[in-house]
Amino acid sequence: MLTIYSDDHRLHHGRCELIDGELKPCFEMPSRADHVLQRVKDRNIGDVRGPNDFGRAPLARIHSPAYLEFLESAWSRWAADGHTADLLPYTWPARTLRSVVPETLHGQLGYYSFDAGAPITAGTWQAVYSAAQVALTGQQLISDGAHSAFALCRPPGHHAAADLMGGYCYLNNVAIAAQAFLDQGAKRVAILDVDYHHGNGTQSIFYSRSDVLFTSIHGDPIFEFPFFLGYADETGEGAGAGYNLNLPLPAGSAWDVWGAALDTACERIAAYDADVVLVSLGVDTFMADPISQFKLDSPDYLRMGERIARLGKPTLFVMEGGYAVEEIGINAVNVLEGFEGAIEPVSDLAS
Ligand code: FKS
Ligand code: ZN
Repeated sequence: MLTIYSDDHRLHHGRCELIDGELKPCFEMPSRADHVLQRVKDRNIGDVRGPNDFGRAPLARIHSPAYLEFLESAWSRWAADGHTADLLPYTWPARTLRSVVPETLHGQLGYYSFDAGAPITAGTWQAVYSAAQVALTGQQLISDGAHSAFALCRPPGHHAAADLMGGYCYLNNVAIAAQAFLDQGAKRVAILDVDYHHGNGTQSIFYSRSDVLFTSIHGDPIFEFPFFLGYADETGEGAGAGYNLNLPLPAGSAWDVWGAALDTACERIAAYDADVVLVSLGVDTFMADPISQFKLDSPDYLRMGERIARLGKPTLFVMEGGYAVEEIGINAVNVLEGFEGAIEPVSDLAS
């Protein structure tokens, strides 16, 4: 399986996030991608290549022009005022307030975010732009006939909505790639989000559409971030009614429970008969993850990949979360190896 990777991820390195009332170093850090890349190489699962540049147009198919403009220019506006610290929002248009777009940077920052977990730094735009291009390059490889590809994206994307950043996410890499498949002729695209956290951004982007089936297995939002989306009764609306499947699970869930939910999601995807499957691949379901409460062990990720392979569909893996940095590479690449191990070897290609 080919891996697509860009060093540009390093340009985004937020300094801190608010954890239990204290500012702590960001869990979402560059070494995460380094460990995954190292494991890809150590296990020799296939070549690693850089992204092509598809420009801004595929980003604008998902995100609003005003949001993209804001993201791209926020740091220079901040720096022009003499600031050097990370740019973080501190107020939001919650209930009783108005969703207006203020003129100033801090007002707009609140408008275009849903939490304080997505700091903007000097290199954030270049990093998120490149992460989206990494996903789009994986999409192109599959469009061109590859059965699978791994988009080693960083920063992650599944919490980002059409005009909202949050939860370490800015551009929704998996949604951008899904839309690109449709724009190139696919009729039905399925997204399987296996990250520990609900992919609220992805769900919201496709909630009223039937050409993208969104399925997600995650910590129940009744106790877990992002708290305000991801419940089982969210099944889609309008033309999208029936095309959203949330499988929230209790804290402490291990493979017995998690794997059963995966079967449920895969059965829904099989019934949908998708042209292509995109996997939002977070491995923060791991038992030793510092911010999560599931109990998957490293060998479980092999089974995860095997089950996904049994769908028999072209599959694009897009990296999302995972914060047990020492094991993130083992767990993410186990999914890919489980997937590849489950595929019948193609013998007639040997020359
Ligand atoms: C811990 C608070 C952590 C934020 C969690 C964000 C999760 C991000 C992610 C992604 F894939 F996007 F990276 N709150 N006490 O893992 O879903
Ligand atoms: Zn997560």
